[in-house]
Amino acid sequence: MVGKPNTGKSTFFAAATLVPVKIAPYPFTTIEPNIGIAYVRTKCVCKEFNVKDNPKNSLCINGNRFIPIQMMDVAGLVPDAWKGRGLGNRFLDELRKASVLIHVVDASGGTDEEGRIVPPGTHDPCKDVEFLEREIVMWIKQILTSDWQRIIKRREDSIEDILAERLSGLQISRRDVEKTLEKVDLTRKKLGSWSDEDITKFCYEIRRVNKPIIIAANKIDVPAAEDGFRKLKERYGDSNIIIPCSAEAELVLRRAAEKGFIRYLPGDEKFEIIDESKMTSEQRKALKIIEEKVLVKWKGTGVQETINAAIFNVLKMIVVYPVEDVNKLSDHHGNVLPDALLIKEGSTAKELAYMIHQELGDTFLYAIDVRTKHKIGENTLLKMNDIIKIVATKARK
Ligand SMILES: Nc1nc2c(ncn2[C@@H]2O[C@H](COP(=O)(O)OP(=O)(O)OP(=O)(O)O)[C@@H](O)[C@H]2O)c(=O)[nH]1
Ligand SMILES: [Mg+2]
Repeated sequence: MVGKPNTGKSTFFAAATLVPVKIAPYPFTTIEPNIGIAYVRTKCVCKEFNVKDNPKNSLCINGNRFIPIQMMDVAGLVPDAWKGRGLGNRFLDELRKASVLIHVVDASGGTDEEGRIVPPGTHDPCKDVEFLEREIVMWIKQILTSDWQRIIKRREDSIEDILAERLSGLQISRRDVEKTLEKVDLTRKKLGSWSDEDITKFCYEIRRVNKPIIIAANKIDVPAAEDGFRKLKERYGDSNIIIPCSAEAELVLRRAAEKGFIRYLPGDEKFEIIDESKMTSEQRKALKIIEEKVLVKWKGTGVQETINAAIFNVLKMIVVYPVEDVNKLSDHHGNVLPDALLIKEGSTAKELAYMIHQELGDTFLYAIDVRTKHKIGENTLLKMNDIIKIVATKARK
């Protein structure tokens, strides 16, 4: 979760993970990062096969699989964070391991560039999008160039190796570097002759590859946010996924569901009241407002939709169910559809084996597509919702 201070990052995080964290209407409420487990929601294959499943690594509620992902909420970033302003360089460093950034923007325009409260509609949220991308790019550039004079003298290694080594702390792979160099047409230019412009261009592109951003247009429940969201869509909608969102509404709904007041699953477009008499009139009123201003108007709170889009549309992952028994769809303990795994689209059956266990990969013979009962080879690409049995030789001693 990234963004300037006071946009609702911690509220989004709390709504998604139910970890109780500090939320307050002023900047820098969060200093130390919060880490928790959020879930991707997907239609489980149990309904299709008409089986009762026993999920182990995930949850299945009424045919909806909730697959865990790690989420981190960090402190707000102010302009020139990369230079250390507002402890920005320290906060940016928390993002090293992130595979996708959820940029929480205050679409209501009710906070200035440093997160101070201003009247709704007075701050243009488009400015926040530009600023955040720049901060991330400049942070990467700083990491890349901190030892530039020395690294450009290294003649024995290829450009790809040198750059990948410099950026390995950001989870940037050699493949990411290769792709980026091709895209910006710098494959054949020696590092020593790169201009500052070349370096910046490379950093902009590697940011796109390695730290992609999805935008949560938050505080959509505030009337002024409709205009803010429209502006964001007009300006950035072609190249970015932007989702209208009310983290606060989601948090209220999740808590009401936890207390047993309502039936509501993250990502639902409506809720059902279980026992009206348990709630105070304020609570009933709050739910009514959320129903009208958020759920009906925006078809949900947008929190689950943002997480799903980050995993499925930005990171392009698919869900695969590994099983051992092709008839019962179970593992060797008899648990039906025990695991739902997130894996990159374009992954092969053998890569899935490696993901499950190193040894299963090493001893891979073939796999079975449970739906068709056909054998598939190690290079067969997996598809969304595949159920796969992996057949391996006897484990090596
Ligand atoms: N109206 C409205 N207010 C929200 C929403 N989400 C968060 N807020 C409010 O925005 C303020 C800041 O929320 P936080 O979650 O603490 O924001 P943050 O981005 O984590 O802030 P820092 O940690 O200081 O960077 C609080 O008063 C929240 O109640 C929302 O969806 N709608
Ligand atoms: Mg916070």
